[in-house]
Amino acid sequence: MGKVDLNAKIPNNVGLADDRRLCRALEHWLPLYMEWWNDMGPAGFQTKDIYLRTAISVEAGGWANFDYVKMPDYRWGIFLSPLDQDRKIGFGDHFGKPAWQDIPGEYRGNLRRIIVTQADTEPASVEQQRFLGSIAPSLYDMRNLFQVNVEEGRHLWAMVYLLFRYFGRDGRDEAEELLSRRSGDEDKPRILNAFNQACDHWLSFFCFTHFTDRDGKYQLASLSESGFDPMARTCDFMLTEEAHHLFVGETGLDRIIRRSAELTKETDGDPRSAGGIDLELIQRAINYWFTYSLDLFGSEISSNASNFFSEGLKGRFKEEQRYEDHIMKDGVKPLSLVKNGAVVQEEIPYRNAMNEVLREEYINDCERALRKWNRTLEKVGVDFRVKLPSRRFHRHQGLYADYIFDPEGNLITEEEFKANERNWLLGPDDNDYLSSIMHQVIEPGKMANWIAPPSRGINGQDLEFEYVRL
Ligand code: BYC
Ligand code: FE
Ligand code: FE
Repeated sequence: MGKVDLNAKIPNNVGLADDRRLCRALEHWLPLYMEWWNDMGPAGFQTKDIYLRTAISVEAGGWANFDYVKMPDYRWGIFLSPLDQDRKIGFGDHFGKPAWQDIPGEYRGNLRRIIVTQADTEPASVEQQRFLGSIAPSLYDMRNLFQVNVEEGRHLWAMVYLLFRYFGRDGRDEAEELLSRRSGDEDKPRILNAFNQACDHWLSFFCFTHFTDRDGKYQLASLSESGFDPMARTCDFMLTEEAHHLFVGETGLDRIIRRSAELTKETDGDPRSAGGIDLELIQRAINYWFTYSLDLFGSEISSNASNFFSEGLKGRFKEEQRYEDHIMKDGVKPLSLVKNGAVVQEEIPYRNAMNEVLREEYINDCERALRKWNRTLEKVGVDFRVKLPSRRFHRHQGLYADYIFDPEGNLITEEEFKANERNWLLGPDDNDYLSSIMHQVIEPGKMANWIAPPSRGINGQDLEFEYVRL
């Protein structure tokens, strides 16, 4: 493994000190990044002390170092998981050959595209979440928000390192573009659609960290299989941070669901009368963010995805442990398509269905979380159950985007959709209501009334701990 240099301007374990040109290029980008962070990062809390963990080494346990930090002083570092000299490419047409330490010229374009797409999501999410601190339901939650934000900033650094180190001038241009696109901007939007949607209250924040960050988990895991070893190792280390983002989303939704169920019982079915969130509204938010997150896996039939796999650039989730055949030249995969106004099954060459293979792993993981939330509902003693809509519902990308489906996956007309949209999807009325009940709660240990407390604090601290010093 590269030695960890924590005293450098940019903490790293990639030997920046030995590469003056690269180091200068990144140090030149640093103030541009800081300018972006100050403009587009968490609004209103940049001078506050936050109880944050900072990655200081990649060894197990050593990378989570907790202390009070002002966000602009956070040490955004470049850390790759340890190098394995003997690592082999684990899938595709180059299966079994040594992993590449440099970029194969013929794959430069595809790798650049993958890295830029991955990179673009990181600052986008920070932009989407920038006003949430001022309506945080507790200091505990506020701290988690900022933890996620600084780590998404670090994920941008992880990708920008690859761009500068391996793509020369093109990489520098891409790195600048990454700071100039803006989530939701009409002229310069972020690349993927979920990252241009408003996320301006905490129900959306928890749905986002549950469903959208979870796409991050699956994409990063596929990229951590890559034959391009530096990208594989960068993504592998990012996954250790990602786990906390998913924890925030999954437990956050569980706490809202629990509180909503309690209030539903206490108020005889009208949780809004107690400033709570009705379970139907939670279902609409799940429908909204789950389907935008499904879009992030790309089209069901994709020659890009096929190429990424055959070229050894992007594997499947846990390629080695979960699959026997790592080449998949001749396999097929059944897919639901629309033909002559009906949904029919057809077999598609497996490599072309790679996006769908990954989406399926993702959906199974989402189902698992749902079962957990439904156990919470059962325990509190309400009959309502949350569920995932069909993967065909409300899609803007891929095969199903050209048709309209109901949440069960049946083809419907636009009129039918319009008539039911308000029951199916988070809408403007919902957002207005949620904004009206969300106010900042800053007394240590206290929670807003619409959410249950977490079962424990962060890093062994009490819930009453002052996670943010205001
Ligand atoms: N929105 O062949 P297709 C994360 C475009 S999240 C808009 O279907 P492909 C995070 C596509 O670019 C993880 N456009 O797609 C989470 C293409 O455009 P062009 C992010 C879309 O390439 C929370 C066209 O449609 N990482 O880390 O097979 C917080 C047809 O494309 C969308 C990655 O995505 C969309 N949803 O698959 C912070 C990994 N989907 O070229 C962070 C890298 C597709 O025709 N990316 N398009 O103009 C990839 O592997 C692939 O690019 C995708 C798309 C899986 C995204
Ligand atoms: Fe990330
Ligand atoms: Fe994340």
